[in-house]
Amino acid sequence: MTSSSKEAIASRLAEARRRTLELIAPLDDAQLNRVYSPILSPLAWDLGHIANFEELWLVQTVGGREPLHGELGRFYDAIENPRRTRGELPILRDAELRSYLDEVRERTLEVLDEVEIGPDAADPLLRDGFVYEMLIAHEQQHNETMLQLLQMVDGYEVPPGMGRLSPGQMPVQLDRHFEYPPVRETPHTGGMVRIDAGSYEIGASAQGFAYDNERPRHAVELEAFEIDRTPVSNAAYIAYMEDTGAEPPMYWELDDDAGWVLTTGGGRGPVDPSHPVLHISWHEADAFARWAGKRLPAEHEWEAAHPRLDGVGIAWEWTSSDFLAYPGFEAFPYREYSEAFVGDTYKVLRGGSWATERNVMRPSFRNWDLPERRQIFAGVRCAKDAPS
Ligand code: AVJ
Ligand code: FE
Repeated sequence: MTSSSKEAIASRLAEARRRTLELIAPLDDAQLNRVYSPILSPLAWDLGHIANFEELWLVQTVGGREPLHGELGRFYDAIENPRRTRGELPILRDAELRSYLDEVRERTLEVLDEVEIGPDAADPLLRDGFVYEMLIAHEQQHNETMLQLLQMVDGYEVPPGMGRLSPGQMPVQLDRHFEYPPVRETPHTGGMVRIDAGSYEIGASAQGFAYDNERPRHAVELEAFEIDRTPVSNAAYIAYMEDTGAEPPMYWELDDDAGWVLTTGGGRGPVDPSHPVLHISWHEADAFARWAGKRLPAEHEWEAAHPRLDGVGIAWEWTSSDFLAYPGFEAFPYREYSEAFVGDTYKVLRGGSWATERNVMRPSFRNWDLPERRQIFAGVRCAKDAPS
């Protein structure tokens, strides 16, 4: 690989870091260290984990260097340290944390200078720069987790240009790096698109960057089904709440004068009836779909339908699917990225949200979370079997 593509990697690493630091720029050290919720890490943990993951892969593994802080890495292991314990760990804080981020990055760039990252690289970690793509995506994915917490910080405003769904505002830059094909005219019934029965190729091909859980690409037989062209709106969700007495989504409050208002740390504002509903759990998504006489789409259905869908990339979309390994799955580059979560505990979400960096959105991307979680930026799009 030429030095200019190394330069491209270096500048993308720098851009991801610039965004991370921009997210936390308005906060002081006390806010970085504060535990806002037992289901989310303090921001200082995310920051140290971002740097430690970089050190582990790009400095220690690829560069053969010793870690800067000995055994510190074990406190940043996401599996060893559940989120509710992270506020108490002897992790780096304040000025030490900031210099760790910088020192690791300095070493990363030294190592990048030395390595061979072309298509013929012997090490699969380095081939086509896999490990660098993984690191960039990792930091961007943690930015979304940090945004989940930042919703809870009093007075916090999402930096402009980062995509936002603050009270009363549509998210901006929704089509940044958006690689979904343009929507074409499709036959549809009501607000639903029909997808014919047949065999569909699911998952990421062997070329290009993708996570292990998206591979191998394989054919799946689907029955004919219909899927909503757009995500479920706040208006539809309010109708459902009024009909059934269901709880409102997280961050909603009923105001005597203003009706439903969104109340995140950044402020209060009316719920926009035309926006996709956000901050509902899998259970709530599933109950809504049944109330509407529909069901959740299976993740393969979602992927087969994706070129025909509108409004992807505002709210993650819950699917009916458990996070299972594809036939022939092989863990790469480490068991804990995906394999440790495989089973019937986690549900798959597809698409992306306003808080998802477009670089990590692709049709084969599989997000997963616990079915009761509501702090994630998740909504719902319904499906149903097609009449035969
Ligand atoms: C894909 C969002 C479920 O947060 O556990 C971050 C992403 N993996 N660091 C997670 C991830 C390792 C992952 N999710
Ligand atoms: Fe991580």
